Amino acid sequence: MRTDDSRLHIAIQKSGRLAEQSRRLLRDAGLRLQEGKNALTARIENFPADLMYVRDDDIPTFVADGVCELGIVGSNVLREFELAERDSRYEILSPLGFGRCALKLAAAATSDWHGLADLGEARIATSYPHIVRDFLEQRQIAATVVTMNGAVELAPRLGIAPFICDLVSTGATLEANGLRPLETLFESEAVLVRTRGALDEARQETMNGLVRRIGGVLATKE
Ligand code: PRT
Ligand code: ZN
Repeated sequence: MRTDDSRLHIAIQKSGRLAEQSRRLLRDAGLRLQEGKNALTARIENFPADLMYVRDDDIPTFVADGVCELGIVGSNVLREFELAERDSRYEILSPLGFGRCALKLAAAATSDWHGLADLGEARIATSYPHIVRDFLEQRQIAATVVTMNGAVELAPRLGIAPFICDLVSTGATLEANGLRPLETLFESEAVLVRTRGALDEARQETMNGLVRRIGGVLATKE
């Protein structure tokens, strides 16, 4: 998949909630991105880097393996990857100030809730089983995690689980499904992440330059 071994490879989400802002950040940092993004990779004409447009879930693997030296991904996805794969061959360089959300425990708005002790051995539906299990284990809670890949907010109504753990930004989805947030397990935002693998000198220089430019863009937004 690599197009040129002397260039930096940057993984960003192809389409979805982080795609547009990831592209905007790189543009603001001075990189000339072509408009079309149907290709899997795109060469940046005015900077020695290539973009890889991928599923957000694949970004941690690409960066940890060093296939891409840099990536932009939600810290929720990175954390789930780290716990699931026991792989931390990546380093977060900077939070990016977009894609903010929180992984929250929720249940029917009408249900009683006094605190985590109320979970008991109940079932919790989530797309983030490792983050949720880690949270439960640290608190010695015996609840059961049920993994769902989407439509988690339907789980209580379908009788799959009385509790869910899902990403929340505005809270509108919880509300529309008759649910209310109970606890926050993880606060997330998009982050700039690099591989821990050593880079040759030229690529390291390129990365330093880009990271500096991105830092400059972020500073103007504070
Ligand atoms: O196709 P690909 O696999 O790349 O994308 P995806 O569908 O897995 O992810 P996508 O594009 O939905 O989200 C990408 C990243 O955006 C997430 O990993 C988070 O880091 C971040 N993000 C920020 C969110 C939200 N806000 C968010 N609200 N991701 C998902 N949601 C969902 C949530 O799951 C729930 O269904 O939006 C709904 C709730 O939103 P509110 O506003 O109603 O609370
Ligand atoms: Zn995804």
